[in-house]
Amino acid sequence: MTPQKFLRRSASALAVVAAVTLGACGGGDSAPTDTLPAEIGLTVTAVPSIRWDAADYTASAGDVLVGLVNKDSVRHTLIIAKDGTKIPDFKLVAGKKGAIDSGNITLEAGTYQLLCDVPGHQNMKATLTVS
Ligand SMILES: [Cu+2]
Repeated sequence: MTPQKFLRRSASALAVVAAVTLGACGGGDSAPTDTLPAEIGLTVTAVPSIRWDAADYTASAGDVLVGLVNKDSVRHTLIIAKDGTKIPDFKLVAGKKGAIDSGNITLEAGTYQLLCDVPGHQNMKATLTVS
């Protein structure tokens, strides 16, 4: 699914969640981040400042629906690499705080690296163990 399609489909849901959230906390920047598809197999969250929310993640081998959530204030991407080589044709992009993206990837059992390829974000490295 392309980010564009995902955003269009999620627009109405986002509006509802935003309204509820705004009511609960009195406004401010409270973009929803919990609207990823229910079948998500791996969620990776970017948090301030310029880091992932964990050092180690796990997923089940096979087709994995991966979600990227951005709770930081700058743009982040999610790249998956194995043995230092980026897996081609897979990249999630969450351009600003509150943005989410998701996409499918087929992963065999093994150890992978989760990376962000935005310049200056080399510290965004985590380990993904697929079993
Ligand atoms: Cu980043």
